[in-house]
Amino acid sequence: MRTRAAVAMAAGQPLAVMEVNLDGPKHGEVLVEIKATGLCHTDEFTRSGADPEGAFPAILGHEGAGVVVEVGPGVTSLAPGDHVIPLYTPECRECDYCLNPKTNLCQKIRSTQGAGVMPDGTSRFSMLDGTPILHYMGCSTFANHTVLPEIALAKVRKDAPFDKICYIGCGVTTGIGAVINTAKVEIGSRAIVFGLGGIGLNVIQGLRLAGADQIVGVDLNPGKVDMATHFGMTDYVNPKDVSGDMVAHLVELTGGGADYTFDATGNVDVMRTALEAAHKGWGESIIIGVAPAGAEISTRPFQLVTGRSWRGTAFGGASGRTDVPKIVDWYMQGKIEIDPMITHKLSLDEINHGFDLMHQGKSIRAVVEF
Ligand code: NAD
Ligand code: AHE
Ligand code: ZN
Ligand code: ZN
Repeated sequence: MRTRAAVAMAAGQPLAVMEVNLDGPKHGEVLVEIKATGLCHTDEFTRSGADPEGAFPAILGHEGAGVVVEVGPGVTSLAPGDHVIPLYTPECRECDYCLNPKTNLCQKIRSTQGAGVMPDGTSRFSMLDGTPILHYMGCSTFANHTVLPEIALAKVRKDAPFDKICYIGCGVTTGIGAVINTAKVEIGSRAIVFGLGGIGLNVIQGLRLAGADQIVGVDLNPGKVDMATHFGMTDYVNPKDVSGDMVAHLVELTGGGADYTFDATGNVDVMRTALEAAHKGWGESIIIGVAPAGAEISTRPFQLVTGRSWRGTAFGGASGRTDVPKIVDWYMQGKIEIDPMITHKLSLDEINHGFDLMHQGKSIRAVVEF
């Protein structure tokens, strides 16, 4: 079939919206009509050329929601008409990782996914001249139709709006999951969240859900303050306004350091500040942000010797086929909020404007509706 997609032709170039060929689903695969997709900073990270795994041409996008159109041979858990959210972290329920409750990092298809192809080593997408186009994070939601492995789709209720629940495909689950699944934040905790964007705001929402007493937000852009306050931020720090040592300032503000700190910026210097602002003896710092190729974190080992822990999380530690339908329920029950964070709605033709808004710090989530 033919479908419309925004194609990343080369690193650093705007996406090119065009008709592409899409082959039907093979064994264990599913054809999905994407109804809506969010623009996450990770898409921009890859588009820009900062991703060491980035390969082109590719159809980016990993924060989508849609409807099953056709299932390939061997697919048993999904049928045409089902509503689904693509999962860049799949859940096969049989690999060593899926069988270990300590991780959500299913490895069943990680190597082919990272290479931009389906599990059989080939791509379903091509240009109209036949040139193959790579998949991205196993999802490629910047296309009106896409093909995914069955294990990379969460089946969700049919009454949930696509233009909101697409965000559960990454930002919402990553932020809330980092608090609940990864950090396992206790009631009464003090926390610091670095970066008040599409991920950081969901960390804040997760912290409120977990019953944190103090939720400090740190961001260079004061335009994020109102939204962060709405979601539960109790204190705001703009690093530009701190004249002395940032770590000392945060340690004082949190009465000795935070129980939990979260990096949602992807900046390795911020990651160091986050680690060092965690409380001596027990503070845990969780890295969510994705850093550019070649970037490395550093600190004095003494910071760890004296009881701080440095950890990381992907997709908020969530096992997608199990957890994502529950998070959709939470949204539908009003337990969590999504609507105010969808600040912009765009057509596919306007997708590059969505990345401009991200750079200008004007959007939380821009969502493309098909
Ligand atoms: P975003 O652009 O919406 O938000 C980033 C925020 O960080 C912005 O508000 C920006 O002003 C702020 N910021 C940037 N540099 C800063 C600095 N030096 N100090 C303080 N604040 C600073 O991006 P997002 O979609 O929220 O993504 C955030 C990060 O999380 C990205 O690196 C993204 O790739 C990563 N991410 C990781 C996962 C995961 O599973 N680990 C999932 C989704 C996104
Ligand atoms: N390709 C990058 C790493 C990118 C990365 O860490 N991705 C996160 C999800 S970000 C979603 O917005 C992730 O899931 N990581 C686990 C994994 O297996 O990729 C690089 O540095 O090579
Ligand atoms: Zn993402
Ligand atoms: Zn698995």
